[in-house]
Amino acid sequence: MKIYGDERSGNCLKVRWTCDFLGLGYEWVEVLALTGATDQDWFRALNPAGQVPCVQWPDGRVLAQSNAIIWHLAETSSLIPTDPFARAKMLEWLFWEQYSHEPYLAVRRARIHLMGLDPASLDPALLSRGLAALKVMDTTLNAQDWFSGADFGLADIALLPYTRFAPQGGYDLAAFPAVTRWIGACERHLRLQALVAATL
Ligand SMILES: N[C@@H](CCC(=O)N[C@@H](CS)C(=O)NCC(=O)O)C(=O)O
Repeated sequence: MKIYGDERSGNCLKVRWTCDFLGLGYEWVEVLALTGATDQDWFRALNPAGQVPCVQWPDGRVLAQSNAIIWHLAETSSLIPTDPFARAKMLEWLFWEQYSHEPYLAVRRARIHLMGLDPASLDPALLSRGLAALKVMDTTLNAQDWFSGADFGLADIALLPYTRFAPQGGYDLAAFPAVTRWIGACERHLRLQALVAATL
């Protein structure tokens, strides 16, 4: 299996971390977003949307959209519950991540950290809506340990990368202690080097 991804991208890291957690083998093919690389003809032939991540299996099948990819990779694993309602709750968080979390936290982080833009030049809604998303997460994590229900699971992997990178986007995680604790717990589960503690 080939993963076409940019290692600076949280959407791509979701795929890598899911594979690493499950012990799935892959070849990582670095395709840098923000450079026009995803707009090349050969890449659009794989993913017409011109975005990483996208995964290709040896038989030629291709799958894009980070949360669709990790869902497929994790089917029948401990990362996805078998109970139908618990599965739907997990999907609730995956859709929320793509509509109410990633568009603010990931975009502000990319503008500042990857593109070097002045925070003052950015749409203020990126900050306010990102903070609102972090508040939702913090409130949730005051009542439960994981977004995936009783145990660590796929919703945690989906929400982790851009939450973990939030300080690079100018979000102060000190205001969200439950989120900070959860990041540390996820890092231990995935055996990642602690990042947030180092950037706080
Ligand atoms: N909803 C998509 C978003 C993918 C996405 O936005 N990918 C970015 C990198 S994080 C990209 O490839 N952008 C292309 C470009 O900017 O050239 C997913 O979850 O996979």
